[in-house]
Amino acid sequence: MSDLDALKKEILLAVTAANDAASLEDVRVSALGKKGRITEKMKTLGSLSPDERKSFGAAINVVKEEISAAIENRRSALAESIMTAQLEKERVDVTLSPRPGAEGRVHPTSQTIDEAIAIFASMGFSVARGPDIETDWNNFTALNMPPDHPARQMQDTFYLPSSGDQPTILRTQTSPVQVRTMMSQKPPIRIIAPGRTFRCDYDMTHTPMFHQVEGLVIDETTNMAHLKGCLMDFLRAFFGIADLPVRFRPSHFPFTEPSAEVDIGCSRKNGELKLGNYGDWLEILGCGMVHPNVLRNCGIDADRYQGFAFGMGVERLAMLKYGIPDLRTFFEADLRWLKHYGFVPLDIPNPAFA
Ligand code: 2NL
Repeated sequence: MSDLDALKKEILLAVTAANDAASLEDVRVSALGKKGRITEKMKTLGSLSPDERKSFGAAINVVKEEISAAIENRRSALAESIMTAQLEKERVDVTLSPRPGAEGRVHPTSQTIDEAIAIFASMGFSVARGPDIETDWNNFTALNMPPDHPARQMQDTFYLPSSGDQPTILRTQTSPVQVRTMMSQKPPIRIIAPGRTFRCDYDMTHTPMFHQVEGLVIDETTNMAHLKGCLMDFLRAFFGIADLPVRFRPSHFPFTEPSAEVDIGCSRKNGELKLGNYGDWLEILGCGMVHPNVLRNCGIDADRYQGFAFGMGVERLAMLKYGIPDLRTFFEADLRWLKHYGFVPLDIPNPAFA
């Protein structure tokens, strides 16, 4: 017995002395492995008398449990100290000034989204986000487009292999983010949803992936005048033109009633596009009062609440503001293009706020 005690002490010391996972594993194998010293002791049980076997067997099992537990404790202590050392070593000092001459640029799409967020945030909007992969219901049905609605065919939807009873798709607009928000929050709601959208279309003015910023405001008295004021303020701040003419023209969307398309003032002299008060008009976004069916579909009391919504294409905004002529170049990942049209990371998002 004292022999067993001495062996136990010796092994426990070795466990404590092991300073990494490999040497701890060596200790384990030499004690509890197939030819380990404890294992060898177990093998001697067969040659003992039944009484001796019972007491020595019990004692050796207790020792084995103790050693196993000590090894496990040591293993987790070592893992923890490795993690602590790694965290210490890989510490990032976020107060360091940026590297001079860094070459990375912010993509015009990201810059434009950041600018839109800055302006809408100053009006009290929060940013909501959602998945690119959506259900047919969130993208269409909830938005007053039932399965047989003609607008569904016009959207060139990408369908994914479906898992359940309804189609899984890539969202064709960011509206499903607003649907999710209405279903999970109570009014008042004031959000914008920037993000990727997907349509199976490719030509001069269409790419299969592009970005939208949509907005949604819902409260008891929200009305068309709020919509007009909000979008006029946004467009004038975004383009940095205080007297930019803004015109609301009647239109139609399934998810809003009434609906409008919004034009801004421009001139098209000598094939050059200029924004401002020059008498001509350019379409820039779509909007309207949220259709009561949409509110009801999303669990909002349409007799108590009303709201407005709008949607705009980010690349289109960027092309107009920054004079980028070709939509498709946004997605070619051409470093020369990025160097020319991209933004230095620490630039202020919008000159209007400088
Ligand atoms: C466009 C037009 C629009 C909306 C998007 C919307 C979302 C919900 C409810 C009602 Cl959840 N409407 N979004 C409304 C009007 C127009 O987008 O031309 N986008 C590029």
